[in-house]
Amino acid sequence: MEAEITKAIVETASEEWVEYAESDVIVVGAGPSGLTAAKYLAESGLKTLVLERRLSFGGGIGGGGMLFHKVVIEREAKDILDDFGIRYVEHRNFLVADSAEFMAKLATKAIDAGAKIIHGVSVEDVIFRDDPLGVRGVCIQWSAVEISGLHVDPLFLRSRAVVDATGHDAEVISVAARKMPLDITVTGERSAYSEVAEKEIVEKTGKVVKGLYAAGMAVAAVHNLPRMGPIFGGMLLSGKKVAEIIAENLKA
Ligand code: 48H
Repeated sequence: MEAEITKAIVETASEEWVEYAESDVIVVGAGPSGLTAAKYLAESGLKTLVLERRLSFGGGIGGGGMLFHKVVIEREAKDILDDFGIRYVEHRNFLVADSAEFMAKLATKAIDAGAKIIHGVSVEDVIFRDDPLGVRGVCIQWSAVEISGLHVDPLFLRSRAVVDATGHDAEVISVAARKMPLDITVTGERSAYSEVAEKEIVEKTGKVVKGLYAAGMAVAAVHNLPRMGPIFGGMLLSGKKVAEIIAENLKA
């Protein structure tokens, strides 16, 4: 029986690694912007793979605001909450949701829409081509290997688009800016200025270079925008917007 358990896991997982060696879109990070993007990308018929370094969903959601188990969302993002079936209460100008329900339903709906999420995998680099200059996929490593510090070469996954939804450090765009011939400096985010941050993150969400897109806090890191604290409307709207832009671009 034990051998059969091993075969069941290794054979089915390997089949999927082969299947996802090429995707339409790779979303890096299963935080709020990445999961929102994944749901709408999958719904638009694109083969969507989400890679998440940790063994959990939700990125910065789980801690709520300073470990109080609530997150705040603006009314502008109410339709997205409704699409995901996330419940909320009204509190003056804001909607307030439980952090556990918020992250669980973002993940569930992304998976139900057809996105494949794989945990414990870190994106350490991108694949690029010139003529035209652009990103064509990612280099991946088991997070456990990354944490161990062992020198192990990565594997490659090709895709037509990569979304950097890695949060505050914009890890994918940072490595591309360092190692590709791009004219980008990732300066990082600025101090808190919530109303400006929420608006500008959505406005600046989109393509960085052919094949590489920014969503969520990665947008703030790339465009030197302020942070906003535990308010998540901008993350949801940014995830939805990047999905719409990619769906449009990949159709063309
Ligand atoms: C694989 C990776 C890699 C990698 C990171 O931080 P997140 O929650 O990101 P967003 O942008 O969707 O949401 C940001 C929000 O949570 C937040 O922090 C806010 C609103 N802060 C405001 C403020 O003022 O502080 O999720 C990113 C996810 C995490 O789960 C990481 O583990 C994962 O990406 N990740 N996965 N390969 N190289 N880097």
